[in-house]
Amino acid sequence: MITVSVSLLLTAAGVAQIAGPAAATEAAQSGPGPLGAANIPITFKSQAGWIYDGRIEIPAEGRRRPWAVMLLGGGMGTDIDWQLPAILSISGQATYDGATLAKALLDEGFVVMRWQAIRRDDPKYAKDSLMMDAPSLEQCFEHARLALAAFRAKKVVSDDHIFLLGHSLGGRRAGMLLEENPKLPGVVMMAGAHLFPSNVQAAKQIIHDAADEFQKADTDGDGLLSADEFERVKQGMSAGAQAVDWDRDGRINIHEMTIHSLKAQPEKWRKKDAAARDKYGHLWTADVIAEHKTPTLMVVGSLDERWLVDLYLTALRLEQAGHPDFEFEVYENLGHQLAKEVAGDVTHPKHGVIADGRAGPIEQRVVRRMVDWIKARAERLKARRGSDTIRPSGTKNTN
Ligand SMILES: [Ca+2]
Ligand SMILES: [Ca+2]
Repeated sequence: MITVSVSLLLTAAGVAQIAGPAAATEAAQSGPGPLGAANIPITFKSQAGWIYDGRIEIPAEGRRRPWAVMLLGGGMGTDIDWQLPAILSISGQATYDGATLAKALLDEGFVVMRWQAIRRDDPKYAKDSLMMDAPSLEQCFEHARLALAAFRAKKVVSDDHIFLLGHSLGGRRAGMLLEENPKLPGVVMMAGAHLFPSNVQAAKQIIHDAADEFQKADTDGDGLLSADEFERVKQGMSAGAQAVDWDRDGRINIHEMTIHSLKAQPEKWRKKDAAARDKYGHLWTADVIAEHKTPTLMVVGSLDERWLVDLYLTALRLEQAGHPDFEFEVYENLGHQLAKEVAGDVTHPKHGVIADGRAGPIEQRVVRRMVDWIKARAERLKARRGSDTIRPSGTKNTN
């Protein structure tokens, strides 16, 4: 997994946060701007007096659904487009993953809400587009709460017609919002971070060993374990139980096998002294989703070693809680941004070596998967709740 060492990007306590503010080629590249057929600006002010700006983007009239998606970027703050600076992207072009997601959602008729998580008139950002006044984690929670309140205040969709889509620590913030708003209809965890407490090294060892076992057992080398091949693995495992065939294809893939291994050895990865709440008083996201049975999609890249641990364990937690509607998907050879990665030092004229690789943009098939999942949930809920009427919004295009 690529790590980035610019100070602002390190504030996320080890989270590789490369979808940060603008490019290192000095002139900050501005994103594509408002994408809706109509756009409503929103603003909120934090306790510290910092002001944040965002926007609600409205799809074209003919395709508009009475559902919205709130996008929560990663790290301690991203720009509104989750901009991947040119210097950190594979193509050398700045990429705008948040805008890419917003556009795909708008095309399917969803109202989209996103915000600039770099405060208005941030003096550090004004001086250096790789830097920002980074809030604390607790302040990030406050901002997410204020952003949701500012969105709801505009009455564009019903209060509980808002799906959450969070990347990395944005996924953790989405979990906090779900704890406080259990009626929200669903969440997408895109490489969600800090979702579940564990002994990370022990979990990584189990994941590593599972990969070795898998290779040994896969005698025909097709990358999947047939029932016969899996029998051999089971003999060496204490649980002896049937592995969960998550994708129901009749065979066991490496991730199904890994979850099986984690399930068989909870004493190794479980944190004995883990409290039910984190030091900010929030429940762990995996527990919130397990309790409320919030429909959940988790997507993560196979190169994203650290957060694969949390996603595997969250999937296991939900399975064991009998959660009726969650999906978990690992994308091979993609990293934390759900994008391809290439290794190699990235040097910035002012900051020196700032990263050990480049990534992005986000893969279109992952975008498609997330949008289709949200669409299916919205349609299912519509069928269950009966006819949904679209509230008049009185919006005007501010493009
Ligand atoms: Ca095989
Ligand atoms: Ca399978």
